[in-house]
Amino acid sequence: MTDNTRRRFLKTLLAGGGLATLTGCDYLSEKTWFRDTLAQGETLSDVVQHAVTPRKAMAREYTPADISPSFRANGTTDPDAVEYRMLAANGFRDYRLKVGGMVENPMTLDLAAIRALPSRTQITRHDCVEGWSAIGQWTGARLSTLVEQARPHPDARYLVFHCADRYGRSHSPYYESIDMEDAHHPQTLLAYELNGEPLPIANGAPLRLRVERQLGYKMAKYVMAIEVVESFDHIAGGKGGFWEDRGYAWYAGI
Ligand SMILES: Nc1nc2c(c(=O)[nH]1)N[C@H]1C(S)=C(S)[C@@H](COP(=O)(O)O)O[C@H]1N2
Ligand SMILES: [Mo]
Repeated sequence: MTDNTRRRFLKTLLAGGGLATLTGCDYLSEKTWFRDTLAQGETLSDVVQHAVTPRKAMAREYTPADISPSFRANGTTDPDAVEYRMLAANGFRDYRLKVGGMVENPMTLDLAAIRALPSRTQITRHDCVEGWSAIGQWTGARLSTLVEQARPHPDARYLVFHCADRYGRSHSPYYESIDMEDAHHPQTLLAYELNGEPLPIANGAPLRLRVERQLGYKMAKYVMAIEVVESFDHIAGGKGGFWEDRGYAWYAGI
């Protein structure tokens, strides 16, 4: 579909009731993200899902009895980059998270500083597109606090997470991105503990993203840097993530 057909189709859809009663007639068209996502070529189903999913709603949380006996690891489970191996060998004492890009206050934080940020513990279900799920308890820093401390530029729209690993035979760096709305969601964490223990290397040590309303591939492991951007067009394949560059949806809502 061309952007024009897409727009016309959506207009018809909105005029026909359904979405319109959910969102208010001209709510969508007033939203700049909506016009921009269409312009960026997000598929219609992405846009509709984005529109009807209450983005501020909480993901379901579970009880300790629901925790999976073992939390499966997937994708990279042991990054072989020399810099990462050196950090791991030293128990991540020399690890530093960089927060930069379109911010007034770029930051470099060690793990003690990250652990000192307001934290949250949550038991959630992780769903991988490959067809498996696992329930785990995550503890981490609330991303919202960190973002506010960095003071993003008013035009900033996304956070890009740069990871330590290159995935599989592609040898391309793993990366991911989320928007400001997800960055401010109370369940969005930079997690450093899984099931009450320090995050294992297999699951992303020392720091991995949890963005609980979305699928597993959004949850960047081995996060080394967070870059605040207005657009991710210029990064790698331009689609906002390693798997997005290979055809997966940018907004992977569950
Ligand atoms: N850096 C990095 N992050 C990643 C991946 C990866 O290969 N590298 N795989 C993703 C996928 S597809 C899933 S399902 C989850 C797996 O997380 P887990 O290993 O804790 O199960 O991490 C996601 N984040
Ligand atoms: Mo996955």
